[in-house]
Amino acid sequence: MPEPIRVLVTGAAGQIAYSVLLSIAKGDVFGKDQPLILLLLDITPMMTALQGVVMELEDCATAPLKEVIATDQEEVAFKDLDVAILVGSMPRREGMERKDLLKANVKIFKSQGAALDKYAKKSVKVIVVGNPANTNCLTASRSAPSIPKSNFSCLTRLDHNRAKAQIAQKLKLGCNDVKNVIIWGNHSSTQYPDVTHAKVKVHGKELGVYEAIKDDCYLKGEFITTVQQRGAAVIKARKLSSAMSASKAICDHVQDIWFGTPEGEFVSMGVISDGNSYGIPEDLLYSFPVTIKNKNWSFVEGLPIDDFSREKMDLTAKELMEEKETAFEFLASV
Ligand code: NAX
Repeated sequence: MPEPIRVLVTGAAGQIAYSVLLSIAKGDVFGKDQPLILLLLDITPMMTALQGVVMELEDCATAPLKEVIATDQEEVAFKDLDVAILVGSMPRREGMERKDLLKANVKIFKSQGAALDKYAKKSVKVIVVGNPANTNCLTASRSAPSIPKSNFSCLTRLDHNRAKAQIAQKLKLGCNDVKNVIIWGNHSSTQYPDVTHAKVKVHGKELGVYEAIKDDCYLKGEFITTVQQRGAAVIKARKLSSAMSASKAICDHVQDIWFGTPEGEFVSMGVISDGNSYGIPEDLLYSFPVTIKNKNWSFVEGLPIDDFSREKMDLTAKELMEEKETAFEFLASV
C-alpha cells in the first residue's frame, strides 16, 4: 500500500465541495489504491455544517479515505499537503463592486498562499476554483514564493468540457469522439472557446471540427457565446451556480495533473504565461492548451493562430491584465 496523500479542499461546506469530496474519497481522482487524508477548510460560522459533511463522508465508507480533518485554521489545513484544491472564495453580493470583490479575494488568496508557503510540501499541486479563479491563482502563487509557479493552475476545464459537449451534441457524437478544444484566457465571459484545432471522430475517421460541422457562422458565433454564457444560463435555470459539472471538471483537471494527458490529446488549464507562448504577456495566469506528463504541464506549442482568434485571445488577455493590476495594488495593502 502506498503512503496516504494529504488533499485539501477549501470551501468544504459549500455546494461544489459537497459533490467533489465524494468523487475524491471514492478514488475517482487519485485511484482506488491510493490512501487519502482529506483536509477540509471552511470559515468559522460553517463549522457545524462542515461536521455534517464529515459525518456523511464517513458514512460513505469508501476504501481510500483513511482520515478526515475538518478545520477553520489554515495552519492545520495546509500542513504537509500534496494537493490543495482551493474552492472557497468570497461570492459577489448584490450591489458589490467588481473591485471590492477582487479586494476581498486578494485577502483570502494572499493568506492561503502564505499558508501554502509556510506549511505545505514544496511539491504541492495547487488548483484554484474560487472566482475570479485566474487572478486568485496568481495572488496565491505570488504569496507562496518558495513553491514553483508551475505548481499552480486554475480551473477552466468546466468551460473546456462545455465546449466539447456542444460540439458532440451538434454532430450527435459521444463526448469521447471530440478532442483538443481550447479555452483561451480568463474563466469569465471574455474567454475564447476555440475549436480551430479540435478533432472529431465520425464513422471511425478523424476530421477537423470546421470540416465536420460545415457551419463557420455557428462556430464563430452561437457556439462561442453559448460556452461563454453557459454558467449564467445554469444559474438562471437552477437559481444556483454549476456544482455537479464543476465537480466533474475539477476531477478531470486533477486526475490529468496526477496521471497525465493521453497521447495526442491536450486540455485547457489556467497556468502562468512565460511571455513566449502565443503572444500572451509574461506572468499572466491565462488558460492555454497544455499536455501533462510526470505531473508537469507543458504548453502545446506552434498552433497557427488566425486573425479571428488573435483578436479574441488579446481581448481576454487585456481583461486579465486589468484584473492583475488591481489585485496587485491591493496585494500590497491588505
Ligand atoms: P458556495 O457558496 O456553495 O461555497 C463556498 C464555500 O466557501 C462556503 O462554504 C464558504 O463559507 C466558503 N469560504 C468562503 N471564504 C472562505 C475562506 N476564506 N476559506 C475557506 N472557505 C471559505 O459556492 P460553490 O458553488 O461551492 O462555488 C465555489 C466557488 O467556485 C465560487 O467562487 C464560484 O464562483 C466558483 N466556480 C468556479 C468555477 C470555475 O470553473 N473556475 C466553476 C464553478 C463555480 O462557479
